[in-house]
Amino acid sequence: MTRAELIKQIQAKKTFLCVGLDPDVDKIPQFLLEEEDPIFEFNRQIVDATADYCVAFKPNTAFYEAYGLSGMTSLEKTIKYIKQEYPNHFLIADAKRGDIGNTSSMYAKAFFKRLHADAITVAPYMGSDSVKPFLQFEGKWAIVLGLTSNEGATDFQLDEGKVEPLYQHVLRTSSQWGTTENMMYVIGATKAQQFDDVRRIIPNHFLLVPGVGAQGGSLAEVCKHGLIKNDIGLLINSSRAIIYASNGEDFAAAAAKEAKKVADEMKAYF
Ligand code: OMP
Repeated sequence: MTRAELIKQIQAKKTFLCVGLDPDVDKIPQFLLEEEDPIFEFNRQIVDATADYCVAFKPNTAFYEAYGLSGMTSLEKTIKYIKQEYPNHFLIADAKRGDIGNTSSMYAKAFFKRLHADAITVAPYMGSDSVKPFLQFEGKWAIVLGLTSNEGATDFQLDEGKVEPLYQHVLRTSSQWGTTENMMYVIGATKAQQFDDVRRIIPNHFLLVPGVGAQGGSLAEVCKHGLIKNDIGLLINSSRAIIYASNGEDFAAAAAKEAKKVADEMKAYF
């Protein structure tokens, strides 16, 4: 999906919500465990219920890898279902990969060619040759970890270093490796006070912003400091607050209600 196509969806639906598909068999409604593929069935119903309120879905691969072969089958089925039923939704494989060049090429092949994801999250620690293989695919995106939402972001990313915090060095350097058409950055919603600095360095890149909902980040603060006029430039992810809004029979309806609540808040920015 191109940047123009993504912006078109955002403008048409007046939402920039990304629903995170992080299924945990201990948390999904227990009656689903009778299904042949409980994870896929859970995802299918969440996707159907929330698709109107979001422009992107983000399965985090850990929640599938944890169940071995059957988990990977659920992931593949979920992506295939979204691509078939909701072809205009942006599909992010949240896998946080990055390795020496030839290995990164195989990761890119796995997620772009085999699974048909539009984007993959990438850890930039190993440098340019670990990220560039993800930038070789027309219409596909690498979403580089810039400033993450977790507490440990202070260990390295926010370290002031010699000249500037490490995450700023990462943004400045890595933004030269690709373009605003094939690279985005993860910037955590819990780091709203850093968004002005982020936008100073990368004014035009799309940002994938996890951390609203369960992690307590503020949508209003992120929008105030991170929005790009007209293009929006943000994909705000929420996983647990939406998909586990209820674990009863009404779980899909409850997820739709939560997604709608966030989408309604987003309408103010159009
Ligand atoms: P909730 O906290 O349940 O909304 O989930 C957040 C999702 O975003 C999880 O899949 C995380 O792994 C992911 N995430 C973060 O929470 N923080 C980050 O800095 C980066 C990510 C990510 O890359 O998506």
